[in-house]
Amino acid sequence: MEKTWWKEAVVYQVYPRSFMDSNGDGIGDLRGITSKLDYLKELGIDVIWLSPVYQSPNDDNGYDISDYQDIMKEFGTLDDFAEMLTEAHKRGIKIMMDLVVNHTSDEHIWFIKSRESKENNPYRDYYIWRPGKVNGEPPNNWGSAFGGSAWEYDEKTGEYYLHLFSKKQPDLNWENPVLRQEIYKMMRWWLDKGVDGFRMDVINFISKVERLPNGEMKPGHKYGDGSPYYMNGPKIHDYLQEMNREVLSKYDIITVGEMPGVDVEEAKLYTGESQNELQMVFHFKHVGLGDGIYGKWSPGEWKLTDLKKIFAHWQYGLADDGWNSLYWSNHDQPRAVSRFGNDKEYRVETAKMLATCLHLHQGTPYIYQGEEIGMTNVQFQNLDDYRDIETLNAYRDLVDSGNLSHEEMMAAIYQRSRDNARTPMQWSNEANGGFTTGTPWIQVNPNYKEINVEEVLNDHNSIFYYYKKLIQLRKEHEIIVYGLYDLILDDHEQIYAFTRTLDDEILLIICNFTSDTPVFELPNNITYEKHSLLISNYDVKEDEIIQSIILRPYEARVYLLK
Ligand code: TEU
Ligand code: CA
Repeated sequence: MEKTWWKEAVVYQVYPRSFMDSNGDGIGDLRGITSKLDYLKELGIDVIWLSPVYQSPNDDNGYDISDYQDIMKEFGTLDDFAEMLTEAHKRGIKIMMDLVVNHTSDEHIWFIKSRESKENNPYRDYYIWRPGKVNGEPPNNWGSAFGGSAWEYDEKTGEYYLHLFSKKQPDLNWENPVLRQEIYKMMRWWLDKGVDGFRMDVINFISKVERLPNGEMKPGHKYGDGSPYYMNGPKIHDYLQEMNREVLSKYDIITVGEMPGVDVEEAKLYTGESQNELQMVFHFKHVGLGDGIYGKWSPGEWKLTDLKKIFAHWQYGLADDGWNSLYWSNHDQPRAVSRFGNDKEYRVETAKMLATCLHLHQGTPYIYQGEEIGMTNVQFQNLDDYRDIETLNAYRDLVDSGNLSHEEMMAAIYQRSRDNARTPMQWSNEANGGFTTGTPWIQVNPNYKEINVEEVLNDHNSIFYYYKKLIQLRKEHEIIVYGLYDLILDDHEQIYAFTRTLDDEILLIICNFTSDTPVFELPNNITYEKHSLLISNYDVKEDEIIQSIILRPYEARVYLLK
């Protein structure tokens, strides 16, 4: 397997709106990020993935872009961007941009021109327009990810346009080669400014089956599921190979495709070395565990053995070719400690255990802002305090239709709303967690008084320093990056244990995912002469025998065996 810097790197995701506000308007911004680069340097990360900072009317917080070559007013200017990039590079930190090219904002000039007329309009084909059915109904039964039909009727020309997300996010028509070249040109423009890569938003949605057939009607749903006709569609590999030829291959950059609905077999095609497409994908298998009839809005129990199966499937699947990305959380997901652990009695232990587990897999780890201080989900009493379009629309659709009660929906929101990840970064115990001197665009989590950056920096035993150590270990031990994964104790319902092997070294990773005290028994086939502890989230005696270990709640240990 080829060795490269982006396999060895650790990525940190910044959600700019909620990271740091430099001017008191309550909205995080680029100068705010620049002011915190030393903090990120101290943590030791190599790359920042910046959620979208482009010009946007913010229907979906920047994932609806109205100008790809300008900065969102609230976030600053292109000069602020250049300064942030220079300052990051000075500290050896790279910047990966979010690339949102499945759709634009309806306020993008391309769409404004596209909707003007059907004929003699070079922009018409930049988007996906269709006439309605004879009875005036939308062209097909697809639902949008944010509720309602995926089609919006446009009076001016009497046709519908497709929007897989909100109606202010019309889908681009990748069939159009002129559009594709525009996008490649824009990508080169950013890369020539010195950015170091792209995280590509729902990039496996860009090729739609041309007939746009009706989707299956599933129980409890008003609209058809069109996903088989746009996820990993017929021309997706052609488009990505073309993008690679035209842009990506010309730069030494990091690329990761966000891909709902992707499985390992496709991931091999997207990330295989000879494929010349992308380096990594984000899959959704583990974050979807327990989803019920209304997906994340009917969250259920999940089993550790299922989580293990998913990780193992991806680790074995991409062991020889391709590369994994590793994440627990991002701006669309709940907080890791709340989702996969115990954010009450064992918050600190859980945070460190989850970090150990994730970072010791083979792949490039992604840390979501606040994860390194153990930030948790939030519970706003009033729906009005939520800001996320997905959450608000889902409440309207599911509660108004009588499918879920208000109480059921609020309980689901507390577990899974995207706003759990979007409350401001907690920098200190000052007002609003030190995020802003003004009124934050979304309320800060009231637990900022105990959970904040100042606190963790003053405690050498903190989650922050634990992450720092994990990142350092990655730089010191090649086996953490390149070692081959093997699952052990497959059927254990409380312990997730696995090994990594490189040459004559073995790493043994043991993680207790419960507040119980299960016993870890080392399988007989793992042989070694001496063992040393690399990291753990509890005190462990140097000479402790590891054949049988009574684990403490959410305990994690990593041993190096030789
Ligand atoms: O998300 C893609 C996506 O599929 C989302 O619907 C995601 O599954 C959902 O938020 C989880 O419930 C990407 C971005 O990450 C997200 O923030 C955007 O809203 C979306 O694309 C549209 O650009
Ligand atoms: Ca601001």
